[in-house]
Amino acid sequence: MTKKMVWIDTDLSVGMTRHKREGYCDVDDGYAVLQLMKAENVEICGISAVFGNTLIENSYPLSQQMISDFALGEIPVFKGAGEAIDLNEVKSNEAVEALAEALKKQPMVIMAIGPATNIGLLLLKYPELKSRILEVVLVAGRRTPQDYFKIGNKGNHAQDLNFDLDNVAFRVMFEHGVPVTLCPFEISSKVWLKAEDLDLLEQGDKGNQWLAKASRAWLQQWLDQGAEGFNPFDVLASHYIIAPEDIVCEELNARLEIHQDDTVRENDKQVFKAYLLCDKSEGFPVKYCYDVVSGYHKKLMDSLLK
Ligand SMILES: [Ca+2]
Repeated sequence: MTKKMVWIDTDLSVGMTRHKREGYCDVDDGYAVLQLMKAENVEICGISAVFGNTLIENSYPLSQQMISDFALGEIPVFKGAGEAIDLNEVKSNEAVEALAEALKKQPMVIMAIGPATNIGLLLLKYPELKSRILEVVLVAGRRTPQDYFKIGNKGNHAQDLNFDLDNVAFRVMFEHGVPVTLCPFEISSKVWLKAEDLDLLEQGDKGNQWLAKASRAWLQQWLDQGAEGFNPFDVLASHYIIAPEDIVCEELNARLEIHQDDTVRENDKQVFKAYLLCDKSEGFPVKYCYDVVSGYHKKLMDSLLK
């Protein structure tokens, strides 16, 4: 079997408390990384950490810890960007340099499940390497500004966080013509992990046990919002890489548009932001993943529990 060569760029934050506000950070990167580690058809060439759900000072050591605790074999881990791209002062970092070296050796798929900052920096610094990127798989985008990312039934809207944190990185990717696949909220909102799934994971290996344990508080946050479970956003990107036949997608065009911010709830405040919109009108071509095949939940659990 020829293995897919994959680079992971992640804002891993599993089990961490949030920076500057109450509550716990997203756990979904942990599911995506674990799923790729367990996939026989994937070789993970390297991991770069990025800011996003948490600070780079957290996501980097957590990436190192996850690799040392659960990966079979050596996977190098690198510290990437701690903030969005500043076009006035484009700075490389350890992860961008390592990714450039890896791409010089072999073409790769990049699973970028945080802000796309490291990928944008790579393209600004080493545009000649763009043809070595087979595909970038990201978690972002929507069809219209009215496609809210609803969390539970209490009126809470989530941000399109990876895109919101670094609009420029996405523009850089599009303008360089890198093949982009998006696994947006539209697809992950169709996949639920519930308490009984965490119970099953707790009977699995130590990677499963760690993830299940660290996901309990995150699940509770969703239950408190009136949801029945949580959507493991990033795992749709990893699942697309290991088994694209389980993911339903279409060819669309993506563009950036300014609209009023749907996550700001005070009515008297007018806040606008960029949206990443995908449809059949003008824009940069993307593969847009929007549904899973029937029986998907079992396929996902099996891929994590093996
Ligand atoms: Ca993430």
